[in-house]
Amino acid sequence: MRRMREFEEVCRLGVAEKQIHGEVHLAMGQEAIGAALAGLLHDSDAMVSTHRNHLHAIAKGVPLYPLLAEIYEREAGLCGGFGGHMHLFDPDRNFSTTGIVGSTVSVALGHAYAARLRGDDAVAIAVVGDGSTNTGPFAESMNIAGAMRLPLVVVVENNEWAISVPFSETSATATIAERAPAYAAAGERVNGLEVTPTRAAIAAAIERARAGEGPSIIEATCYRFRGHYEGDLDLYRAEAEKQERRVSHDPLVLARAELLSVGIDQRQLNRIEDEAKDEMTALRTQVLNDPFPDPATARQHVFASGLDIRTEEIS
Ligand SMILES: Cc1ncc(C[n+]2csc(CCOP(=O)(O)OP(=O)(O)O)c2C)c(N)n1
Repeated sequence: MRRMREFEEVCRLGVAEKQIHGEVHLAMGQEAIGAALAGLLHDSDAMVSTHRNHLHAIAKGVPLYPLLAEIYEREAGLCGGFGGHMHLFDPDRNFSTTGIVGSTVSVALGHAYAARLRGDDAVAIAVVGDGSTNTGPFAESMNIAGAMRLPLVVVVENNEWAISVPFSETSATATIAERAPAYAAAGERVNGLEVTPTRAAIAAAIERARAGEGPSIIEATCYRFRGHYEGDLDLYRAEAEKQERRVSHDPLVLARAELLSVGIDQRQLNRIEDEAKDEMTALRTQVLNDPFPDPATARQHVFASGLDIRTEEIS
C-alpha cells in the first residue's frame, strides 16, 4: 500500500511540474483495494481497469519502470509513450485499461468468454468506479455473464463520487452489491479501507468464477482523496469533509495503527515507508532521463498492421 501511495505521489509531482500532460486520475485513499488485489491473479487471468488505473496495474504485476515511463510519456513506456496514463496495456500480464466509463466491464466480459471458449480456468476481473455501474454496458455485460455463468468478477471501488455527482443521488439501490441477484451473480459489500476483508471477498469471487459458478460483484467502499483529476478544483465537496475523511478514511493510517496494535515495531514501519519513498523517487529520476518517442513515429500504431483496408476494398 505504501509503495502504491508513493508511486502515485511521483505521478502527482509529474503533473505539478508539467512533465505529465492531460488528465491524470489518482487513487489516493483507495490503496487497500489495490493491495487486496495484489497476488490473487495469474498472468493468464485478465484484469481490465479504468481511467483510475495505476494501483490495479501494480496489483497485476506490471513492472513499475515501463508503467511509470508510459505515464511520463517516454519511449521506454509500456506502449512506447504513445498512450500515457489512461491507456496502459501489458499483454504479457493480460492487463488493459479503457477510459470509456462502463466499457471496462464489457472488455472483461470478452476475456471471460474467451476463457470459456478456450476451456481453461482463467478468470477476468473488471475494476471500476461506482459511476460505471449506472451505465448500460455494466448492466448488459452483467446480464450476459449471469446468463452464461461466465468467470467474471467485477470489483467496484465505491468512492462515493463520479466526478461531481454523489453515488447516493444516482443509484436506485442503496448499495451496488444488492443488484447482484438480478444478474444471477454473487454480491458482497466490504469495507474497502481494510485489506483483509476486501481480499477475502475478492478471493472467494475468483474461486467461484474458476469453479464455473458464474459472476460476482464485490463492492468495496472507500473515499477519493484527490479531485477527480489533478487540477480539478473539487468545489463540490466541503473542505471540512475532505479534511476529516483524509484522516478517518486513510487505509494507510488504519493499516499502520493495526500493525502497531499487533506488536510490529514502529521503526520497522518507518523504514518500510522511507524505502518506498526512496524507491519511487529513484524510479522517477531514472524515467526523467529517458527520451520521448521520436516525433517521426507519431503516426505509427494508428491502424493495426497486416490489414490494408484500402487494398481489400479495391480487390
Ligand atoms: C462513456 C463515458 N461517459 C462519460 C465519461 C466522462 N467521465 C470520465 S470519468 C467519469 C466518472 C467516473 O466515475 P466512477 O465510475 O465512479 O469512477 P471514479 O472516477 O470515481 O474512479 C465520467 C463520467 C467517460 N469517460 N466515458
